[in-house]
Amino acid sequence: MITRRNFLGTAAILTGASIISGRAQAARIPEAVTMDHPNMQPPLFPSSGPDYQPIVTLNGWTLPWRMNGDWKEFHLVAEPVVREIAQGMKAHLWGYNGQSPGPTIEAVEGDKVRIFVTNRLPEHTTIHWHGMLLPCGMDGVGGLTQPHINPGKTFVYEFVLQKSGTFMYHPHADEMVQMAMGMMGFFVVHPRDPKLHRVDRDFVFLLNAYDINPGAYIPKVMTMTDFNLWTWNSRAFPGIDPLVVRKDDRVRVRIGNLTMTNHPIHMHGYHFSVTCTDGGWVQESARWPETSIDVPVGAMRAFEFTADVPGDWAIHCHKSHHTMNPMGHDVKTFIGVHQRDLRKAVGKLVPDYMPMGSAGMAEMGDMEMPMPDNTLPMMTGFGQFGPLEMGGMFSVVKVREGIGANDYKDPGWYKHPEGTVAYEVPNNLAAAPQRQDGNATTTKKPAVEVDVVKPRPKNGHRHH
Ligand SMILES: [Cu+2]
Repeated sequence: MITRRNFLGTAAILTGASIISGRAQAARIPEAVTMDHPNMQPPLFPSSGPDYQPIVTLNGWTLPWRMNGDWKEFHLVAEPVVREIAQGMKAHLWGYNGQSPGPTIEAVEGDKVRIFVTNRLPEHTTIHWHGMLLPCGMDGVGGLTQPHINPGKTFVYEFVLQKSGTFMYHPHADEMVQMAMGMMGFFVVHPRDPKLHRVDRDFVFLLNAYDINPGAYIPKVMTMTDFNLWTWNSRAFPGIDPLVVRKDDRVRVRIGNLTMTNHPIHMHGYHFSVTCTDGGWVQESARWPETSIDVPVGAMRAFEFTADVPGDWAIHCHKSHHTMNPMGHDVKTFIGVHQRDLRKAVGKLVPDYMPMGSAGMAEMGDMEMPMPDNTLPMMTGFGQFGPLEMGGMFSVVKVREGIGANDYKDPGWYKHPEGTVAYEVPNNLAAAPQRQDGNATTTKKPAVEVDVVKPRPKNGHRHH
């Protein structure tokens, strides 16, 4: 639900008649619209100006605006927020207008935009409009192009949208802290010609990452590499919305990366083409086919495909640690380790020690383990055939026949046509190779070595 609150008591709905220019006009601050939950909001269709297919922000929303003369006016409020990362875990972040990431700003090429930014944080901030072509003094670099916005103050940014494309916004003030706390959002500029780059569905999400100790609520802002929550729009699987698509729709997915590492985003079932970066549209002749698109740090990539094959198609970061939730880093690899010996040894030190994952870690996806409050399981989520053993940066593109245009409701699991699902046949094979009890060297070695190979000296010599 969008909730409206009067901001500083100055909310005013202007009628088109009151056209004053410049600073006098900007003195009337629009109301600040805020969002109080992380559900995907329906797209916001344009009520005036050129037509466009509005953006759908996964687990997010688009910021309403008002027209004031020929200026499109928005109001962002930088403030502490509570964001549900997935069911069972909330984080205390900083964001905009009630959520992290902030609302998506949508406008049209050629628009004059006036963006009010009010600071309700305990420290100063600014907003930088990443990728946007604008006058230098509107670029939002605290100290360099403007004074900082102190707590309790409101600044105004005014510029003309010179190019259509996909941009981002984030602070350029105490950046490490403020971005680690979740301050970021999308800024999408639609082409003035409604036929240009037209798609039927247009999804956006930001890649972000947090380091929050199990049981804690506040991200550790000094972390540089060892994040434990890999999120899309500050949500982790299974809390990430599916990308619901009607069969044969033309689909665009826009992805921005404001983490500190690259993310190869892989989509199953299709060959897509890369059509846009934060530097603009890729010419038709220069587009190339992909199944994974690496999104570099501080960059945006958009790809498009025609959704002609129904199904539940996985979409995820291909770094396997990024489809995991917390606990991942402290878990040792136990594949092939003989659990009884291990349990005996460790049990002397830790009486309730529970060994896990001797055949891999899949069994953990199925397991209900006691965990601290406000902590997500490392791998979780269920599909129609069992546990998915995923977390973090994972979702599903659900392509279906017979859903309405602009219907984004989760259609449930795909009903596979008969005879199209991988299936089991009886076999005469023995069970998977296992170690023998006792001294393994006295028994016949299995044909396949099941130990995980780790670097270690062999026969007293180190091989290089
Ligand atoms: Cu990743």
